[in-house]
Amino acid sequence: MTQFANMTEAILAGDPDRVKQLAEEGISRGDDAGAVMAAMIGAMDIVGEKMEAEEMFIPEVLMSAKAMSAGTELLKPHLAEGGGGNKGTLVIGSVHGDLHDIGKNLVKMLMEGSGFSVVDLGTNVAPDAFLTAVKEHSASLVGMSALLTTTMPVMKEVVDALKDAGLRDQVKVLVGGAPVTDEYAEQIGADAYGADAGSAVRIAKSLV
Ligand code: B1M
Repeated sequence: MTQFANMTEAILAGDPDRVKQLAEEGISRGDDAGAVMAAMIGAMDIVGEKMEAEEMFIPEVLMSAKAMSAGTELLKPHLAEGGGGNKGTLVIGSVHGDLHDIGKNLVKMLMEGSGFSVVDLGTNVAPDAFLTAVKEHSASLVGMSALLTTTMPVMKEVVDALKDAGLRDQVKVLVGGAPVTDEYAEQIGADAYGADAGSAVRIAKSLV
């Protein structure tokens, strides 16, 4: 479909204005916001392939990420489910060593839209910071995102730290990010794995 091909081009070019324009046009035309988002995520996968093949470098990848974030902001009101009520507090962050935040921000956005209170610790979040936030906000859920195989083990450090602090029974742990799997979640003692932001919300609702 042409509009999605255009979106891919705009993300690859790292052009936030064009991405916003295309997202806006899509919404006015009646396109499903989730489909527009899927097109943007698909474009980021191509960015990833080009990054790996050394056809795109960090500054360009950052521009693509900024363009994607601009589109995500625009889609925000159309993606949120409007769940209402307070479903509990989720403390979320990208784990220590990890600066990727697009997926984490998407999860945050949909969780907020579904009635969760979200405490976003940002990126590069140390295990201690997760622990402190869980205590401070009496969180019922901890969400961790990791995009690098090298940062995935930090998720286990957080689970272990929650156990050591006697907090593990009070919170459910949800993990996600491209290299994470269901099996890995089970292996590290997390409660659940979210393959994408939509399923993360469904799972979170079932956990609390
Ligand atoms: Co990075 N990077 N990056 N990068 N980057 C990847 C992840 C990589 C796969 C690219 C590649 O080589 N093909 C590769 C990792 C390889 C590996 O470990 N196996 C990689 C690398 C190597 C690196 C650096 C090491 C590069 C370098 O410096 N040499 C470096 C590391 C920096 C660091 O973190 N310490 C680096 C840097 C960067 C940028 C800063 C330039 C930029 C990030 C900007 C930002 O996030 N603000 C960047 C980007 C953009 C990418 C790719 C291209 C795109 C990631 C993305 O945003 N995808 C990525 C390639 C790829 O993933 N295809 C790549 C879109 C996003 C919506 O998807 O985050 O997967 P994702 O989220 C999904 C699901 O995973 C899920 O929901 C979302 C969809 O709905 N999800 C959750 C995510 N978190 C969840 C949490 C949940 C539940 C679901 O519950 C709590």
